[in-house]
Amino acid sequence: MIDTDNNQVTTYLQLVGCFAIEGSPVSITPFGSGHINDTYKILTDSPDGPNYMLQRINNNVFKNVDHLMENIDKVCNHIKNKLKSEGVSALEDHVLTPIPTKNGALYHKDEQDNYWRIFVLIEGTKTYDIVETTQQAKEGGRAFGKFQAMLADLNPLDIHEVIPSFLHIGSRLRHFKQAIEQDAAGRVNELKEETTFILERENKMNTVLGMAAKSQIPLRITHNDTKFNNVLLNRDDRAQCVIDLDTVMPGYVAYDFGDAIRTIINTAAEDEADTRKVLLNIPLFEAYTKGYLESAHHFLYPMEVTSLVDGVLLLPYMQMVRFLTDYLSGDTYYKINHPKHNLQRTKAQMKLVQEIEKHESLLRNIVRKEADTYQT
Ligand code: GN1
Ligand code: MG
Repeated sequence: MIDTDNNQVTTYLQLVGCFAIEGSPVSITPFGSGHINDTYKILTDSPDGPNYMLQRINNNVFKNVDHLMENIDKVCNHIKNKLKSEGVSALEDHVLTPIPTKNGALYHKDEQDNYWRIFVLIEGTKTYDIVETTQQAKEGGRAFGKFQAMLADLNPLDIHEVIPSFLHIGSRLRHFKQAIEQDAAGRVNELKEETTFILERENKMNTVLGMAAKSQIPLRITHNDTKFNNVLLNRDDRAQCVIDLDTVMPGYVAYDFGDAIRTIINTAAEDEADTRKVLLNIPLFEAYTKGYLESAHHFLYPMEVTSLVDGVLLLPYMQMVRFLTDYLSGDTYYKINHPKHNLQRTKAQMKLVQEIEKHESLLRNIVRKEADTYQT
């Protein structure tokens, strides 16, 4: 139960009752490890019906909940149709299924202006914060490659940009510099090393946007939060479903590749306190690349393949910029577990960027070699 306070549990269960679920809810427990929304697992009394996942949408981050839910509904339906045409059965195990309210809306707004939604819970699956085997990494690559492939025929202009300039590094750096100027939390002086590190790399990190500006890579619909724990794997470690579709928006494939690798190649956690433990696991990089290209080679342009390692450098750097901006601003965006959490995350991502820089040419060779296997 989420609380020993029975009144609170009753309130949550009433809330669930606003949605068109099967059966009645009987228990609610906190679930998952996301930094943005609050997630709960709901069990019901229906012996044959599904269980559910309840989420409070972070409206500080997602300002337009209508747009957010329209995107998710469109993407889930599109994927569902694709899987159906492939003959996949038990579709609700392979793609998220949003449950409407009894009034037919995609979310419920309560009296305190909290926004809630419900999905069918996909049971019997696992997620990994740290990848353990090459099989898991390869499956992750297959899953995100297939995800992009299934959305390749949807017009990016039909998808709302729910967080404007979400992965635009120029915009992220502008916010970072504003946060330094404002120094809202009085922390600028303790951050010289990290600030210098970011500013020294400002131009170098512009390659993906540079390719886009020259129309060398196309805008596509991308997931934009391809942390490895956003893939559900089944008992045999086969990828079953890509989750966390809040940030599905127009983007570049290098973003998804880079963010997945950010979490896969790192031998330590995203927020590892001992940065000596942040090292690269190259076999996992190779395995993810194999799985990804297996699913995506048929639609990628050669320059997109080239851009993948630019994404691998960019995404940990951008994550560092985002964590540090939040630390400078007084921790208003990400959930934190202790006062220096965003700084700890910043330092771990900085070490990761340094490691990736040291191995850049090795990573480029691996991608090239793997991509060459598809040349005829
Ligand atoms: C956030 O909610 P979660 O934990 O899946 C963030 C991502 C970051 C990630 C870092 C909307 O994702 O962009 O990469 O934390 N989501 C949003 O762990 O900002
Ligand atoms: Mg997530």
